[in-house]
Amino acid sequence: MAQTVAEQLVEVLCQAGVERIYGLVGDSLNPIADAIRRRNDIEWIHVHNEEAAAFAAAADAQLTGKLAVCAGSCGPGNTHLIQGLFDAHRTGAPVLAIASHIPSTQIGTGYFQETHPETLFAECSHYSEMISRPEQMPRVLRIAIQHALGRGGVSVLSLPGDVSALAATKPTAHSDLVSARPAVVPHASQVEQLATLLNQARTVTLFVGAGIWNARDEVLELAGRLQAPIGHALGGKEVIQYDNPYDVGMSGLLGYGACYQATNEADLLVLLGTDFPYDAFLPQTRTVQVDHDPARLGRRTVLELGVEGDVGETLRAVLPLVEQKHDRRFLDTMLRRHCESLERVVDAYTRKIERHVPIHPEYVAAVLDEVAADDAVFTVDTGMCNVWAARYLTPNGRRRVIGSFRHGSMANALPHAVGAQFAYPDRQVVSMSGDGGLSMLMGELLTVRTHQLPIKTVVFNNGSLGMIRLEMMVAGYPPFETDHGSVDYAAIAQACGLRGVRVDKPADVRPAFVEALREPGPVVVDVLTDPNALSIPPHITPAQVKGFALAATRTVLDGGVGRMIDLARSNLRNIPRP
Ligand SMILES: Cc1ncc(C[n+]2csc(CCOP(=O)(O)OP(=O)(O)O)c2C)c(N)n1
Repeated sequence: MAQTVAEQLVEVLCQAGVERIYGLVGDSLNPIADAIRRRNDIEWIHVHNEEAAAFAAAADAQLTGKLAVCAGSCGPGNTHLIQGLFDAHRTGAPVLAIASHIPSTQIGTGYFQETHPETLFAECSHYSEMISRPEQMPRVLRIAIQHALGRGGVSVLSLPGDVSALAATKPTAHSDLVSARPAVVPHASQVEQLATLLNQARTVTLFVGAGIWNARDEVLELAGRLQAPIGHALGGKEVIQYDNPYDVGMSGLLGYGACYQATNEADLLVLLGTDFPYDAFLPQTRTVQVDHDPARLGRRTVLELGVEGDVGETLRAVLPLVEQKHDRRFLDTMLRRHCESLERVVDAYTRKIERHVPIHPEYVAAVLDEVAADDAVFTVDTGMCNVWAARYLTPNGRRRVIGSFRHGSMANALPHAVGAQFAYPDRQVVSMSGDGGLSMLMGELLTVRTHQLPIKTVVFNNGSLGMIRLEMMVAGYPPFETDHGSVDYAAIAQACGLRGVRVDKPADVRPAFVEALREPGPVVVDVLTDPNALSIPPHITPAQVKGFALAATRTVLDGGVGRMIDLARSNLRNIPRP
């Protein structure tokens, strides 16, 4: 029997090393689903909402760097993909989405379930095309894969169900797909300019993002050469914060420590591999930026110099030209300020925390950090879980933290965990879920059950949309429609066939986590947490907030900082005595 377009598609995916497709079947997908059913080198991963399929693929691709695939049936089946595809695309995760389509002869007739996926997904993809004839295959599929892998992000193929059932006309053959991406080498003249600016500046601060993932050693070496504090955006935290004698914390609304001062008070700010979006936190002057993507240069702040280059390549080129600075006063002042600012909040955090009911969420995160494995993968819901992860998860170079840090979508943590666990079946995967986030894609507990994924879902159950509640209060609005009352997620987990544990006493947090992490199968730990964990200091009025928005927000978010204080203290001890 001749090969069908669907079979050809699956064959090419297997050639590209794809081991699974996350999705939910539907009639227009039948030829593809059936082609997968008949092979044993690729699996169909059944999820309960296509949005989760796209999030799972995003996490899988992000963690492995390999192509991940998701699929939805025609119309609503694929419109559900959009949230996770935006997340994947903005994160640069190589994801191919197969959006199956209504019968090709019905397109343009207002047919049942008709949408136009090739335009619908244009904004969240590098490449979005429709296959309307078998002759386009397998070439268009390979182009789509190449866009996702080569540019980092999403490609979408819209494929009418009737076309996928037709006989393939072109040989499948084998074509190489380039997956190893070359590093962008900066122009020599820019390297020289960078060296001149670094040498001329009296004081320098480095501010780094996820783009330094392969340049940690070089960044530390540059900081040592320049006596420069290193601050980071959330994306850079897992790479740079640990064992870093120059660490001054994080900037942004979730930030802590002396990062804001260090970035604003240096003679020269150097942005390395960061597209940190909050321009209000940047000094807007005296800035140089290094990024492999020239479109990012200068889009947050005016630049004295923008260098197009991979951070590692650029720093290796510039380091031989950078003179050793000997004046450590700026660095030491910032390290002291950093430690002081963390010390201030540690007190507030430790007081009576082990007896506080409802349980303080910071305590929950701190205990989780202590008991989780050294190579755990944490997935983090948008909302207050982002704050807890940023402050309490201690990076070490082996742990990974995945969130919807650029798209900022709720409900990402559990489906991200699904993708993470498929990518790494033997690693501990912990979903830090808000109760709002979990309830939004709660059906994915059934996905966990169906595939018996050993994910540990920790619900920060504060009975409210906590982040929004806080934002309303900061902006001077009374909380409105943010509280949804108490729900027993442990009981829901049990009804889904999972182990569910409810924790309402601080003393039970640690034993519950230790036991859940030891358990070989999935567990949901539902922890009743305090919705008022971050209380507003009474002296801040709405008028003050408007006038001093940054400072006030930072005060409000000045929670504890977990084990980071140990690093800050030890860095202070390392300051050489005169
Ligand atoms: C899909 C989506 N809807 C709405 C928002 C706006 N939003 C951001 S955080 C948040 C509240 C999250 O609540 P929950 O998951 O309970 O976490 P908490 O902040 O209480 O820890 C909302 C509504 C969003 N980011 N994404």
